[in-house]
Amino acid sequence: MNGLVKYSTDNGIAIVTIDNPPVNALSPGVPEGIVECIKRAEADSSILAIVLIGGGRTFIAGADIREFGKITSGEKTRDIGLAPALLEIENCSKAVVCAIHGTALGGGLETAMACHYRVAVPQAKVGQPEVKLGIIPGAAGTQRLPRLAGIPKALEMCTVGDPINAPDALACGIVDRIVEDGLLAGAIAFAREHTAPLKTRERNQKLTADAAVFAAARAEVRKKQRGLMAPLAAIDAIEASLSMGFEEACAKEAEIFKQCLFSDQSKALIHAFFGERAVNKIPGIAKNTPVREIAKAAIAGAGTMGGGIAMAYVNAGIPVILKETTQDALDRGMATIRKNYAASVERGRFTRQVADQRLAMITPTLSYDGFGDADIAVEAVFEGMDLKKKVFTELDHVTSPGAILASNTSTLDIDQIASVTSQPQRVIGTHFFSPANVMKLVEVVRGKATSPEVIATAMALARKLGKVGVLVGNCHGFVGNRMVAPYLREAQFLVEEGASPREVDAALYGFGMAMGPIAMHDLAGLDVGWRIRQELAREGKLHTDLRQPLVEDRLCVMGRYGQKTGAGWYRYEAGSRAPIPDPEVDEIIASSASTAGIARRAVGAEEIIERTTYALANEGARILEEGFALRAVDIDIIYIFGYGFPAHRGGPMWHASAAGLRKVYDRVCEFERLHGEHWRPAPLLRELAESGKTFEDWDRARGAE
Ligand code: ZOZ
Ligand code: NAD
Repeated sequence: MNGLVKYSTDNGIAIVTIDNPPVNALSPGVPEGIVECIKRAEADSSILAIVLIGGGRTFIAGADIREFGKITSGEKTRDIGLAPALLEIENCSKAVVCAIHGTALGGGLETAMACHYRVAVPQAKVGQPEVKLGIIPGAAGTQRLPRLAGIPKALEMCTVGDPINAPDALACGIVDRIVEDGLLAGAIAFAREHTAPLKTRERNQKLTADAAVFAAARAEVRKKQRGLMAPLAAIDAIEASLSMGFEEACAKEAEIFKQCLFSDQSKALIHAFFGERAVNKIPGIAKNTPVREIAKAAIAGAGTMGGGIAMAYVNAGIPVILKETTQDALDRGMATIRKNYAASVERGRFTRQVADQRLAMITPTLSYDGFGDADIAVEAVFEGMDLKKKVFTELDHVTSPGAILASNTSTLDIDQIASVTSQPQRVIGTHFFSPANVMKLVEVVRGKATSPEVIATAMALARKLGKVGVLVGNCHGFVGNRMVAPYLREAQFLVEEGASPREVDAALYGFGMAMGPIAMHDLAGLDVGWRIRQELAREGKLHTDLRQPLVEDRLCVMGRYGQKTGAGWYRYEAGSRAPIPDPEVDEIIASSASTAGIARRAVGAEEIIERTTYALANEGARILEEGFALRAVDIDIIYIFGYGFPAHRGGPMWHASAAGLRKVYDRVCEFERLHGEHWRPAPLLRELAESGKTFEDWDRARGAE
């Protein structure tokens, strides 16, 4: 028909195939094409029933998300016209059977629900993930889903947004039959059995529910999806199904949908959605760059990171050899891994059998035996250049020449590490975040000699491990930790100037961060930075002319390293991670400030948020102009997946752009006047602010989508 939707017949059954790769999104022309085909089938007296199916790897994955930006920017005024198209399908006088494989998501599930029947392969998934984009179903999903699956299920699916698998969809009434062999044949067979009479139209069914169900859903959202508007909006739309008829409730849904679509949260979440995919596109590395298969890994170091990384590999089905220097360290490392797996079994995440299988895939060792046939050797030993060089010299000898050598260093120069090897082109950083088996971010650090094939393999490997890999350049702290330094610095300065640690954390938690910076400092350990500062001081490299935080070193001297010692900025009860404000720390803060002549004052939440998040953006801008991150969106993804920055604020760079770079730049200049040289504005920030541009404009000018 129109190229995006194809029409064929099979002995009295019309087959309507959506052909809009890669994911059959409802781009302009798709809803129209479906309607055209349905009408053609309806008009043909030889047709008994219709099958609607997706070509390629999936049924419809939803609305074409790129269209949303065109609507909100005013480039397009018309919506995607899905709701009227769905009514045409539902009103068809012949049975329409939807055949689902891959995913039927968002507008895809809405399309499926407008059909009269649904069959699916067992591996198919269906869902209403719109909330993850800051919107709600906008084509009657909030009305048809409760009628098919019941209000509690619809509330869960529309607020959480996770898809459910086909057997669950069958159990709750979304799917009518699971088709084991041959989806199209199964759907045609189903259609022949269900040509007429049609089921009564779902949309006329009356719904009832207890008000308590909605109150509980709202309470759950407020607790688990802190700060998000769309899940609450989805509940409002579903609730409308009780008091209104189908059409009126659909109009209400459309109104709420539009409000959500134009919200800042939705724009930020859509930025994050595309950003997560954009980070895989690396200028200069062709899509068809050969990627090496990683079938076996060897890891040196079974400490905090080595153990977590080993779990990440075996969780993805890649067996691991785990090497330590002493039996004690090896036993400790394996005991931690066993304990972590036991905890997962206890929490019901997987069975004991699965945990045992995974454990069996880790071979503990004290020698390099077995490293010779590993496809990647990962170094996760103590942080120290001499040791790293020693280990890489050894890895260079014991591994096969085709293996990748990856360091987990958080601060050290990858080029220096690579310099001791015979093939620096196979050396790369894969910087995991703690706990490595849980945190989704991996900074893939490119050295100056790292080959495109090794980079492409590391990026593909990150995906295979279920992580988000972001390519970064080789500078101190790479991207994430380099930016954390000014963020933590400002958090501490704010405390010295009068905010309590709790006030700083509360402001940023309220902003949406997974945890506040002071609590994060306690979690990461204050001693790490203390040791680095002592080292820098010994080497005469500490910038003593610049204002330095006053309190952290005093806490370290007292042995208050953070959670691991039961006390840091806060104190902790044994076995608890809950931070408790400590008057002793308040006294240290007050006396440090007084000695340094810092006037204490009331510090509000707005200043706390601006000082910390603009410090991130200013450093991020410097990183961009120095070329250590490919795009601003890469920095956003690093912060969302590695540092708990709220996705609904789009990441630090997006957040600054949304606030207006002119405003951010002016504040940064003001902070420089008030607080000194730390705040010198990044030239890129000034340039963008003065030309009225955003970081996204900057990305676009560099060919990013
Ligand atoms: O891509 C995965 C996925 O989860 N996609 C998003 C699914 C989703 O969120 N659907 C809901 C959309 S919102 C909606 O549907 C609301 C609605 O109808 C409202 C209607 C009313 C309108 C009124 C207007 C006023 C998926 C699970 C599908 C596949 O995962 P994979 O890992 O296999 O593949 P990806 O993620 O790498 O994707 C492949 C390429 O496809 C692009 N893409 C995916 N979903 C898209 C989409 N592009 C546009 N729209 C979508 N829905 C994705 O960006 C990637 O592109 P490239 O260029 O990076 O290859
Ligand atoms: P850790 O002290 O917990 O573990 C290091 C382990 O390496 C120790 O068990 C030690 O016995 C072992 N080791 C030392 N020399 C070895 C050798 N020659 N062969 C095999 N094992 C050896 O340290 P960690 O926190 O796991 O850090 C490891 C690396 O990861 C460091 O480079 C660190 O900077 C980096 N990193 C740490 C974190 C974190 O939060 N802990 C986060 C990201 C990156």
